[in-house]
Amino acid sequence: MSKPKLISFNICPFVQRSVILLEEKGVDYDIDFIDVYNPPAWFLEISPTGKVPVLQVDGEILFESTVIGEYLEEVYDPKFHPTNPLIKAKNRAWMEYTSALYGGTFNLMMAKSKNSADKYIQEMRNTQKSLDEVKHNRPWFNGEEFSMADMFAAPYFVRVEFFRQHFNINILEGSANLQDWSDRLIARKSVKDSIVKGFDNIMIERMVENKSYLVNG
Ligand SMILES: N[C@@H](CCC(=O)N[C@@H](CS)C(=O)NCC(=O)O)C(=O)O
Repeated sequence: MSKPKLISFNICPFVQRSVILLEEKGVDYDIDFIDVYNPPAWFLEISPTGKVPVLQVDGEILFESTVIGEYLEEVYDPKFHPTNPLIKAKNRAWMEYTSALYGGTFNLMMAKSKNSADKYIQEMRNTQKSLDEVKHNRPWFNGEEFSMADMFAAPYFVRVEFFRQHFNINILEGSANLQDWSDRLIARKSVKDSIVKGFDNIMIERMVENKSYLVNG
């Protein structure tokens, strides 16, 4: 098997999922950064959707963060999915569920008015309610064992923390289970290592460029 190469965009939460998994498994991989909103021609040629992450391995192209995650889980040890098929399927369902929250963080970043910012915060709080319930007050999503479901939710909490630190917005208000989960995930080495250098500044620069309400008031 050739060394996998991940095509990334510096602030993409979906790419970050793949990076966390690669780091947790100690895989030797290459990473290439592109500006996904101004993509090079070679990327458009290899990517069917024009989206990152893309994983290049053995001359093949994989896309969609969940599919890339399942592939990496299958071919590299240690394994992180629970073995029980029903629990594994449930984990996959909730991994898909967290994908919806990433749209919320992007919308909030780019919101043009207080009204729309408030609306996006409320939408994320509504979505996160069921996640808070299913997570329970346990260390990780499945209890004591750290798993892919934890990794796939981590980029959400990195962004939640960004909004808390820079804009005093506490999206997790009222979600004690998620706050505890967030604290654990943000402290984890693979999650810290998955955040690109200068992440906060890059996020803020994007917001300035897009005349975001949060930076312009
Ligand atoms: N469902 C995809 C979502 C990937 C995605 O939306 N990536 C964004 C960057 S974070 C992207 O490439 N956007 C470019 C575009 O939509 O043209 C996945 O899970 O991999």
